[in-house]
Amino acid sequence: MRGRPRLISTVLAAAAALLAVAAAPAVAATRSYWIAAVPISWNVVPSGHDAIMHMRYPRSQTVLRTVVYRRFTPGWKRALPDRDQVGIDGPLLRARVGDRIVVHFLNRDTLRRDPHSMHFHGVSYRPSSDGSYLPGFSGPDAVVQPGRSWTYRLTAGPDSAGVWPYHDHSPSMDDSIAGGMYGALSIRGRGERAPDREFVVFLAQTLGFMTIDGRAFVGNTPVFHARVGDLVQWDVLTLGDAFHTFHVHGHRWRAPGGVTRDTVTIGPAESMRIRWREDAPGTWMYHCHVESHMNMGMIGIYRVAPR
Ligand SMILES: [Cu+2]
Repeated sequence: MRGRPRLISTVLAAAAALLAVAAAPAVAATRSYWIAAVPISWNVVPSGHDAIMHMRYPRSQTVLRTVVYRRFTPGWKRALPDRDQVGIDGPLLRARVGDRIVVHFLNRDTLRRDPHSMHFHGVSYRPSSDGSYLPGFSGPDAVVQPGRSWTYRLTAGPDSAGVWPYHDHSPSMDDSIAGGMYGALSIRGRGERAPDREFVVFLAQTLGFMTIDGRAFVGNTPVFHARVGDLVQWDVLTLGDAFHTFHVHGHRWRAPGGVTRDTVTIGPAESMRIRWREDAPGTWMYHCHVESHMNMGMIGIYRVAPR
């Protein structure tokens, strides 16, 4: 009996230590990314057809030579295979509130030999990391010439939690954004758990099609997968000239202000993070509900497996 109080107190102390570890915020980190602008050939409609309307599209109408952001190993030694890379958009950059984010950018545009840059939404930085061209004011961060590099230094503050776009803001931005030179920056709050699934949905216009991550029509757009019970997160973003209405079938979610939604309007450079606990097995559609956009390709499939 004498040993039991000590045993109990030891167990309690161990449990308290475990709880303290679980509750303590992770230490702020510096996250380094090596990114280059590289030329690629991109097919917006690899299947060559619209499976719903039975329209056919020849390759001559769907293949684009363009320049995009891709992730590399340190020193841009070699391209990094990225498990998150499903679309034309650049690498999904992840950080947590409190982190410093260092992005080393190299312009390898041998296609058009244009200057490029990186401009980030949602984070703090000095003007020399803004990456936006303003004649007479901006510096080399905004006009990174082919063969040159620049390092952008960013901080994720408490108001940075969420998903944000990054994109070219150099003098060539009109052409390069139309060609897919953009990506998402995903920032998790302190103590916020990671979702089980994270889907990036970049709504844009490419080669006259209405695209999701640079693809058009069912059979080409990303097929997202989840399982009942998963914490599912949709990172929805858009760039370009159009407003979209993002809709997922068979699901609803809680929007800011506590309103329940199944469709949200999103305009150029806006971004939103949508989360739910998955409870609806089946094969579902997600799409932009502007019907001409849906008919021009902005529609995809979401598959939920039973537990
Ligand atoms: Cu739309």
